[in-house]
Parts: sequence; structure tokens; C-alpha cells
Amino acid sequence: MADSNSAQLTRLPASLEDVKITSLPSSTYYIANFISEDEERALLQKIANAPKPKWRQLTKRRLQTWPSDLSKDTLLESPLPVWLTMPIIDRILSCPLSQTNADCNVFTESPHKAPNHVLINEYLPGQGISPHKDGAAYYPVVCTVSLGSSLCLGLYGSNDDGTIEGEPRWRILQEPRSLLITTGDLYTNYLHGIEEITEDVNLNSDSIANWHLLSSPEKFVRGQSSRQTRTSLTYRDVLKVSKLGSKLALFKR
Ligand SMILES: O=C(O)CCC(=O)C(=O)O
Repeated sequence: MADSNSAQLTRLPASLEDVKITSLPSSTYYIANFISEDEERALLQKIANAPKPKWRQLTKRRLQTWPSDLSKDTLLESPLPVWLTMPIIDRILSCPLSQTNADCNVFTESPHKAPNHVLINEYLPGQGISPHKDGAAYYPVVCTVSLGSSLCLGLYGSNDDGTIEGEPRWRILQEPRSLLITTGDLYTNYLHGIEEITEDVNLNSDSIANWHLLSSPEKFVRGQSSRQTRTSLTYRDVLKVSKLGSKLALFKR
């Protein structure tokens, strides 16, 4: 499965079955060291060098959208830049769902058979994102690569009256260079968010759903992790894609 020298430095599983977070309600996978330190540095450099207008400053974080924002849940067809596809998308597609299902990956049944959209979120210590669902614009699989720093993603249920539960039901600790794949029920029926704190606390094998899959659990033995700047790349397949050609044809009519 290794596709380069860098990939050999990473530890890709034989199949996603080996990296399933078994305590969660639907298929969710965590791959530590999905990219190498060199690849992480190169990605951070590309993100930093993106043209200034690519950044959108939100109240609690900064955001880049590639190749572009959606309009009415539709993506105007345009390729992702190579630095976002290689090696990450190739590597995601090369991970078999199971050893017995070696030809299937998490995007085999998605409309475009691969992610076509990437959000890049940058969080300074103390920043986060409120619990939310990603909505119907996307095929229900999200692949998140983390860069720079560890933090916890909280997964929340809804109360009967539709309000969001006050505390996360589960927490996933995302280390730098890891890949988290969220699918199915967890994507559709639960919310995810990142608390606005400078330190993640109460970290242990009981409170962290993916503890057994961490690359360096010893870093968290004191039960806490101070946040540094953390950047995430979230890869998704937007269901509706419009071709510029067909838009122009409509315009001419
Ligand atoms: O940064 C993350 O890991 C989460 C981002 C997120 O929730 C989103 O893009 O919808």
C-alpha cells in the first residue's frame, strides 16, 4: 500500500478494520501517522503560501475552502490542487475497508468515488467550532487530517426537544499527522464540535474513544494536553457538481 518513501515512514493499516474505533456507534476509523513529518511541513507551507483572499476570518477560527465555496449545496466543477490530492487522497483510496473487501474503500459508493472538496480550518489555542452537523450537501463520509497540534473532537447527541446535549457523549483525540474517518450514523445523527479551550483535560483510556489507537498515548499520561495552533483538512465528496460548460450553455439559451 505504501506509495512513496514517505508512506513507508507512515504506518498504514492493512485494512480499516484494524483501526476501527469500536466504542462508537458507527464505523469510525483513526489512523495515527497517516502522513509523515515532512509531508506535514510541506502541507503547512502550502497552506501558509495560499493567496491571502483564500483565508476567511471567522469569529473563532480561520478557514480556506478548496476548490471553492458551494453555492446552493452545489460545487462548480474544478480540480483540487495537486498538493491537496497527493499523497492524501491516493492514500485514503488505497485503504481497503476490510481484508475480505480489498477492492472497496470509504468512497467506493460515493457519487464521484473520491473527495472533491476540502475545508482547511485553523484553530489557535482557545478557538474551536460549535457542535454541528455537516448537512446534506455531502456524501456521509468525512476524512480529517490533523496538522500541528493535538486536540479533542467532541461528539454530541440531541435531546428529545431538539437541543444539543450539554456534554460530548464521546471524545476523539486527534494527534498531528493522523487521519480520522467518520461515516454513517455518526455523520448523520450526531453533532461534532471542538471546545474553545487552551488545554484538553481528563484524557485517559476511559474518556477517549480512540485511546488504543493513539500513536503516543504516553504524551498524555498526565491526563492533559496544551493546545498549539492546530490545522485540519476535511475531505468530502460534494454530491451535486455543476459543470461550467452546462452553465454557459444555459446562459446562451
Ligand atoms: O477541524 C475539525 O476537525 C472539524 C471541522 C469541522 O467540524 C467541519 O469542517 O465541519
